[in-house]
Amino acid sequence: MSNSLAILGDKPSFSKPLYVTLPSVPEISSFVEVSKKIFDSRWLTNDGYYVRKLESVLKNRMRIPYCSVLCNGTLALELAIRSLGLKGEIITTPFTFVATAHAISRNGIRPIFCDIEKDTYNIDASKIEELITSKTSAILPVHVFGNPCDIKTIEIIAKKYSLKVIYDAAHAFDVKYMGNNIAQYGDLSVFSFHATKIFNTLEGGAVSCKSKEICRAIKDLRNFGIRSEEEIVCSGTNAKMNELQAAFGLLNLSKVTKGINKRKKLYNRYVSNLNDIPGLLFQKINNDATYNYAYFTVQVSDNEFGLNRDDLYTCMRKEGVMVRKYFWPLCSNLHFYKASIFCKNKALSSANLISNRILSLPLHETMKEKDVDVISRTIRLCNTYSNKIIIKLNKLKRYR
Ligand code: T4K
Repeated sequence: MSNSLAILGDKPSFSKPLYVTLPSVPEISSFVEVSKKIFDSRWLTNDGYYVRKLESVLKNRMRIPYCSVLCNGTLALELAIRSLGLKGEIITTPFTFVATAHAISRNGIRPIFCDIEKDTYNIDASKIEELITSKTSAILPVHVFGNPCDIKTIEIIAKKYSLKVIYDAAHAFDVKYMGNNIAQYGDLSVFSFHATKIFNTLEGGAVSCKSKEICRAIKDLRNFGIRSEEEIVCSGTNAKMNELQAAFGLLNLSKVTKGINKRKKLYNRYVSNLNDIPGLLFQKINNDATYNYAYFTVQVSDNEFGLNRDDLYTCMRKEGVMVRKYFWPLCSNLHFYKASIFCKNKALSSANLISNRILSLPLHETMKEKDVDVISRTIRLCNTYSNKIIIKLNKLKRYR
């Protein structure tokens, strides 16, 4: 095997950057057609036809009684928390995108970080009970990378202590758990329809729920608290999705299943290409799940692989492979959470370990199998020539 690696002076594998994801978009002609209808109608936002249609289509697809769409997943989370009137402390995971913790703290609530499982990367349900206090009002787990967390155990704990459960299902669109759509679990489930997600409305989000009153509350909250021309029922905000976003989403929806199937092929190809390389571990997907292949990540164990995650990151970036460190830094290590008493479980050892080892590789439906092969071969070369690479990286560090 030749040691043709950009870090060692060869040409990069990709002449143009290959990003970790690439948004799915509808046919431009169909978007122009629907945009024309919206332009002609001059109804651009404020609970219009396409927003209502999207909510109705999502309700049927997810088999949920109520659905509210919003302008993004972060505000969907914030308003979901507010709609339940939560207070005090919410137990969550530190291994997530910052939006999860921010949505809690921006509601004036303390996020209490619970450690995660080393193999699934989800909140470790066996460690939740020890964090419950008289101030705990809810558990807010994340289905990390679309992988359902231990819903069975979490629901038992929530029932025992009368806690609400909100799932951050930002990554979990179209995932099934025990044969049911993931949106059916918890008091509420929150989705992100950001451009980088399996299903996107450019920017967007949704809350699925079982209660008519809570759905009503979310719709009030997203519209300044205005229920009708003469009724302002709470101090809401502006978190509305507009008509162009909703129409874009409706067109994109028809592509989701095909996209997931394509991702599945690429994901499995990564696994079969990489599984004999020492020191690379894959996320364990919940046995009760039908997965959506939202992300492909590797955990890099430096002792066995020969390089640590950051070294591999540098090598891949030199190749034009725009890998990402999802999720690093860990929420609990951010100064505004770390310096506070928000972080009760001091150790969070698994979360720190995974955050320091994790690397997201490109996975999107426009990628070719050949791309996966080239990336995999590069990772294998990094393992084979790890000693040479370390010498090179040390030299680079010295001259920096
Ligand atoms: N909860 C969880 C667990 C989440 O992961 C997220 C969001 C939320 C809540 C909040 O939902 P939103 O409010 O975002 O709806 C990205 C996304 O912006 C963010 O939505 C997502 N999670 C997070 C995991 O990833 P960044 O800062 O990594 O985005 P960025 O701009 O670096 O994009 C990633 C790559 O995607 C780029 O390198 C290139 C590609 N890309 C991106 C955009 C925006 C494109 O090719 N085209 C594009 O338009 O956060």
